[in-house]
Amino acid sequence: MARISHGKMRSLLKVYFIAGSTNCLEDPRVVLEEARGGITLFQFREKGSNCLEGAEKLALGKELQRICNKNGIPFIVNDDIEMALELEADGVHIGQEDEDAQEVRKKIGDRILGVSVHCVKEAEKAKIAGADYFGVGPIFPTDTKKDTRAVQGTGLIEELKNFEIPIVGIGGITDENASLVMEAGADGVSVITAISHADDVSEAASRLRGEIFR
Ligand code: TZP
Ligand code: MG
Repeated sequence: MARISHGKMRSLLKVYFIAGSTNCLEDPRVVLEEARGGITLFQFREKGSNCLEGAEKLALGKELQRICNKNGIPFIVNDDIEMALELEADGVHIGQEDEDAQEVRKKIGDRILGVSVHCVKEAEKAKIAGADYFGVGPIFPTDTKKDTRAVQGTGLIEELKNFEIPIVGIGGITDENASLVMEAGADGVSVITAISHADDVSEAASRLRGEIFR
């Protein structure tokens, strides 16, 4: 296996759905099945009060991965490197508070490595560590993650363009503001609520896809 190309990475980031059991209003497996037609990448992020742990978390991850595999959607695991390796996931996403990106790159080999960055300095470090993409946010206000940095708008996306690392925006993104994120130079948008809390998940994912591929 070789590292993913920037071109392939950019195409996968377009509609990046992130979810775990605590984000979904119904069974996360059902939500992912419904969203599958609109999304290009999925991240299993099991966080928050009452989130699953241990064997239960692993079992849900396995089932969500199976749905992804069946539909040709690469499967990324948030934070949990051991689980990503055990499941032979397509990649991992880490934040600044997680394990050092350079160490994670050593552990995961050529799998996809996504790193959340909030400033140019963090981006420089992540690039050297071997990040395949930067997650930038929160772009807009969000209630989903309580410990986020300050809302930063789209400015950092513009600043990071010359790093030539694929970029995905995150935080409060909906089909109504997604175009602002793309116009700033992002390769795609990652969303939790806009898909997982939609009355019609399938329609929401397709609508977002329509905005990004417009
Ligand atoms: N990191 C920065 S904002 C955020 C994460 C995980 C939450 C995004 O969720 P939503 O519901 O799409 O605003
Ligand atoms: Mg993290």
